[in-house]
Amino acid sequence: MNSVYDETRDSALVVVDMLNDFIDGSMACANAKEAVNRAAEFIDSMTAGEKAGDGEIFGQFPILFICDHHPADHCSFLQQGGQWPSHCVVDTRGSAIHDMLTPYVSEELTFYKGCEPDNEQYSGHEGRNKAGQSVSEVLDLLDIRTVYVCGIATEYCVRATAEDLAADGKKVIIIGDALGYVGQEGHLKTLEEMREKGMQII
Ligand code: VGL
Ligand code: ZN
Repeated sequence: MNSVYDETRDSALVVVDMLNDFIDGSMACANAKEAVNRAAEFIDSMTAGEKAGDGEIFGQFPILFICDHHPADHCSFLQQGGQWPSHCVVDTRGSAIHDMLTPYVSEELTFYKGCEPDNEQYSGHEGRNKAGQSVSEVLDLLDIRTVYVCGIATEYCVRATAEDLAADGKKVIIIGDALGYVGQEGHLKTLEEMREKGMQII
């Protein structure tokens, strides 16, 4: 239909954990707000500025959302002997995707992870949508070969998701300024390691 379609039909965007708790909540990460702004700009550039209601564009440049989605007694929480403050608890504001990105969310392209109390899941690849499909299943159904990745946090869920996508044979392109992180040193080290593994950082 237009040039956007030709440039993007083999590619998709995976947005990792751009959820309120990682942006301004219990686990607010460095650069998270800037990362959300940058992700929204990137989406606009890939979709020629079309927004919700235009419908068709989402089929041309699929945008997948990974969501950390924990029960209140998840094993990763400090109260359960885990490493993190309580975060992204089901049915709380903290578990919701940032408002700026909700126009791009669809149920079939939203994948939930960490949903069981005793299972920590950093990788979006372990997530499932409401129909029970995995990210790799859906990417294969859509014939996606190149995956752009943005999100939070670089050192944890972004890294794990990107590595699994690469292992799956996808070309992985990390949007460097659309990342939030726990610490800058770890963020930069992780970027370097991802580069060494053959991922492109833009
Ligand atoms: C994450 C720690 C715990 C992440 C999720 O999204 O990187 N980190 N749960
Ligand atoms: Zn978590």
